[in-house]
Amino acid sequence: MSSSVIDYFATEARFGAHNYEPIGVVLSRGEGVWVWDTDGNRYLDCLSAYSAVSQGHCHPKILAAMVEQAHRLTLTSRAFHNDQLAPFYEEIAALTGSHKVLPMNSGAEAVESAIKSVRKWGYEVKGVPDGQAEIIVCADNFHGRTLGIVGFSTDPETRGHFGPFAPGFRIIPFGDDAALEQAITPNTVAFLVEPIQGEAGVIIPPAGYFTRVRELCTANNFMLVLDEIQTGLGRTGKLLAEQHEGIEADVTLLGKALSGGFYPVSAVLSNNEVLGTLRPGQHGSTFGGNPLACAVARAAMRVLVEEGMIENAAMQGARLLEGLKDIRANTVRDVRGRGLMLAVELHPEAGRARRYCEALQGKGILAKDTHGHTIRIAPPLVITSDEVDWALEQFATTLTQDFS
Ligand code: IF1
Repeated sequence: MSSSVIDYFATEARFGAHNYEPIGVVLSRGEGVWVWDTDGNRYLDCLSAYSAVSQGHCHPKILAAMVEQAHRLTLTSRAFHNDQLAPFYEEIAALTGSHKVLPMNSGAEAVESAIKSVRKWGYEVKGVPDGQAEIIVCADNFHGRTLGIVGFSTDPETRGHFGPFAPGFRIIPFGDDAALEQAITPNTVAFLVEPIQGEAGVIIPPAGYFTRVRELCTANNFMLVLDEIQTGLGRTGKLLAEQHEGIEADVTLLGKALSGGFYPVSAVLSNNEVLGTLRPGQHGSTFGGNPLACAVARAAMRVLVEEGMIENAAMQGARLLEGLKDIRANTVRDVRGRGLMLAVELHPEAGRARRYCEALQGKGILAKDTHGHTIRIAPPLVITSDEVDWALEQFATTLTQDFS
């Protein structure tokens, strides 16, 4: 094998930890909703890097902001101020209506930072005895891969053999407000929840659930922490998924699309005194809030709004959902979604969703299965009606096949 023609599959398998099982395609270029493999084949990206490239691959304005900033200054650490952080704070606060911002990098880091912050709030403001803080979370949650987080996962794959884990979490069913009410104790400091469960298979809670959740949090003086890392920034057809419910979280977590997929940027946003409990030296990150990240995130937020991507997600999401529902295939058990966060759940007898994703690849669509029988569909928010209609034709011819 010449050094210029690398066997990507074999080399990854040889050197890499085998913690993923990717679809057999090697991507080398992306533009908008499209990606190309090393052989020049083009695919419609219906995963968007797990909703991180909502603005489309290699968005020219985010790219320009990144390159321009990379020429000037990339990293200062938070030991010094940098001239991108203040405008980033101002713009993300204005966009989301938040009062305080804590910049981090990965989504998991934002979740961990929120857990630390609400516990500290619990001890210093609410008056919970030290070491006794409780956080309520949901079964089938997905909040990331760090030890603190996987410790309260209910998925054996995600948490198995990674313990021992930290105490302080109570797990209740998702979408069940009576269960939340029962789990509350005087030491409850927060309820951490996804507005729509992503990894669980795009699970939308019953209407009115979050209204009741909001009431319980307020009445019992604990924080509603919404993990909008996947649902946020337009994915569901509104800026934040909480807007579908007409509520406001106390703490909102953003990541993924906050950088349009150029760079890991996440943030903890709060409406109240939660982030105010963090004093100098008590929390931090080498890269969090760096000028490159801030410049990229500012451009990513700007194009989302200026180019009407949130409205487009609502419109194209409705078109895609309707079209998927119209596909009368025996293989399909359920079609659900909000905005451009959709899922097709197959009958278990139809065969594994993975097989359908491979068939879709053959038709020029990249999608990802989850939990064996569900195909997740989440294209970039810049998708057009013609592209949706083309994708629907490919879904129709694929879903009517039988791979059992
Ligand atoms: C992987 C799913 C998506 C998230 C929510 C926090 C994080 C995520 C709601 C952590 C991350 C990813 C990571 C990816 C698979 C994935 C995923 F399949 F698990 F459900 F997006 F659909 N909160 N989600 O969805 O963010 O630290 O990764 O930046 O393989 O771990 P991160």
